[in-house]
Amino acid sequence: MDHSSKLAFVAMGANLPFGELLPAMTLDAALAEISLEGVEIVHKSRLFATPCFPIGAGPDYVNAAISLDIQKLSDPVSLLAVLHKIEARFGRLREQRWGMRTLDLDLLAFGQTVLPDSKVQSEWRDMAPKDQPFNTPDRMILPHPRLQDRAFVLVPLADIAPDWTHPVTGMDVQAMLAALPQADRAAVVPL
Ligand code: A4P
Ligand code: MG
Repeated sequence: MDHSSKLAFVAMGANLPFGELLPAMTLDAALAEISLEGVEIVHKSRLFATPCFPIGAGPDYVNAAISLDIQKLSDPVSLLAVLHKIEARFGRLREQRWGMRTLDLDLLAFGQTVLPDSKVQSEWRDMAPKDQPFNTPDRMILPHPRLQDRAFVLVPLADIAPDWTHPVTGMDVQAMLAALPQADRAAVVPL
């Protein structure tokens, strides 16, 4: 039995303080809120300091990844709604795509679910970097379309799920990480 079919993976990020809370404190506080919502956290990665992407667009981030038990959850759309509610509690405003933020909770994967289907997931995944900033999905895409591109997502994910396999590409987390430039991986350092 593939254990990962019972797990969702969430990427956590912050690069602005929320009141007295520095980004690392916000991520810890968000973990507590997720548990309070009745969602069970199964694994937590270490916290990592990561350079802002795009470079120069703001302060460095703190990033982490967690896995959640999805056996009692109905569907990924309601899980993302819970995550958005928690982002809002920590002062998240959606002003600018890829903009600075007090808390970002992205749903990386929900078991082996592919949404809306492999063809559309692949179109979003293969989108040229120049087009990415101008295109925001208006529906849920799973796995998250930028997952395989980002060391700030994959290094924390490798901490908790190195063998998780992408349901469309068939690549596991270690293989996705190995495909990134060494400089990208090296720039993600444990706090
Ligand atoms: N959406 C569709 N599928 C998903 C999914 N699987 N997970 C929709 C989350 N959201 C999904 O997301 C934009 C739209 O995508 C929403 O309507 C959502 O329903 P958003 O969270 O509102 O906006 P965003 O966070 O600005 O966009 P996105 O695509 O989540 O941004 P990214 O790609 O996460 O970039 N640098 C470092 N070092 N570390 C970071 O964590 N994060 C970003 C944000 C930029 N630079 C960073 C980091
Ligand atoms: Mg987001």
